[in-house]
Amino acid sequence: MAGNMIDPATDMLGVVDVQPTFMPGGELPVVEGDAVVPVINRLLAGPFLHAFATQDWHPRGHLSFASSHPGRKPFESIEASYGPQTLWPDHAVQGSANAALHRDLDQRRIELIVRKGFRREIDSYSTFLENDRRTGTGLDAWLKARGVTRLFLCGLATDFCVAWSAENAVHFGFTTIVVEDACRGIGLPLPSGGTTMDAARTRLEGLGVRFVTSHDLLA
Ligand code: VGL
Ligand code: ZN
Repeated sequence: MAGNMIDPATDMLGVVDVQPTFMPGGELPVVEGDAVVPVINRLLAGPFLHAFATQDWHPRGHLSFASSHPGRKPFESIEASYGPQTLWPDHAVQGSANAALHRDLDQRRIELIVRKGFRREIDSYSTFLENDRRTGTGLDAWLKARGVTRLFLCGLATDFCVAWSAENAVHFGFTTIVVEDACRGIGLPLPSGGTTMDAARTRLEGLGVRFVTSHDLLA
């Protein structure tokens, strides 16, 4: 897929959770999380004229914080009203410095910022539907109003917010492509063996999501 295959009228880049809270030195660091910034900046300066960003944005005491559940530790799972929910260290706290979009991210072509996870009792990995799989963010209607048919996703973390967003993008009818080297993942071990990285990849490929590299798009 070469760069001239991008049609800026109907293709949009979605930049997921590029926030210092998910980078080395942050509260929920993803290994090499900061490495996505220059790659995403090249995409934003090149083939894509239009982009949106998402921002994980939790109130203090959020249900997804292990600290909200006495005796529970980060990366354990609890049963929320809507099903299993992984617990995390406190992260992406509304208004905190590390919850801002990364200062080096080129925001010139970012036309919408979707904040998510702001309801205390519902987490939201996906930028379309919260983790109850019912509460919408309105993004699908915005993309459709903008004439977008194909969505390219990048950012953090591959196996959570990028993967859940990609899955919902397919559900809402978008052709969905993940730009692999513009993502980094968490990789939690699964009881069934393997990690959340392997599981996400298998699930997304099964849904018809394609994986490309930034080189494919910039060539
Ligand atoms: C994320 C876990 C908790 C993500 C956000 O951005 O992938 N992961 N909150
Ligand atoms: Zn979060």
